[in-house]
Amino acid sequence: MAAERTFIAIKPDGVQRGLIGEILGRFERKGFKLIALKQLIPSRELAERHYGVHRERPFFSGLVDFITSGPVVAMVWEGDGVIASARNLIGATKPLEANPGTIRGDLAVNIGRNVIHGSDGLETAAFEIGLWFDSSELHDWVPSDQSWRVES
Ligand code: DAT
Ligand code: MG
Repeated sequence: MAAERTFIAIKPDGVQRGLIGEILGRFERKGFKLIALKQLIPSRELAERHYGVHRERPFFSGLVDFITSGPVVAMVWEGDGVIASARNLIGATKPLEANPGTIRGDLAVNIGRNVIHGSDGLETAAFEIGLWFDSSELHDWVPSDQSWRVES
C-alpha cells in the first residue's frame, strides 16, 4: 500500500510574517517525511480550483484574493496517519479556538489569516497534491532513521 501523503501550504501571511522555518520545523520534528517543497504565487485559477468547495461561500473571493496576494510555500508530507495528524498540528480553522500548541493556536488570531492549509481527507489530499504538483516534483526517499518513523 502506498504511504499516506498530505498537501500542506504556508499561506501568504505565514510567509510574510517569517514563519516558514517555524512551521517546517514542526513537521520535521514530528517525524514526517518531506516529499515536495516549492514557493510560488498561485494563479487565480489554481486558487479557485483549490478552494472550489467554498465557491458559494461569502468569503470565497476574499479568500482567493488573499491566497494569490503573495508567495505560498507548498509542500507534500508523508507518513502513517499524516493527514489527520497534520490537521491536529495545524489546529482549528478559527485561530482563537485553536488549542495552544497547535500552529494556529500559537501563531494566529484571525480566521482570514490562519497561516496554513492542510488537506482534510484522503480524497482531498490526492486532489490537492495533483493540483499543486507535477509528479516529477515529488521525491521519494528513505530517511536513515526510517524504522523509527513507523508504528511497530
Ligand atoms: P481549513 O483551512 O481549516 O480546512 P475550511 O476548509 O473550512 O478550513 O476553510 C478554508 C479557509 O477559508 C480557511 O482556512 C479560512 C477561510 N475561511 C473559512 N471560513 C471562513 C469564514 N467564516 N470567514 C472568513 N474566512 C473563512
Ligand atoms: Mg479545508
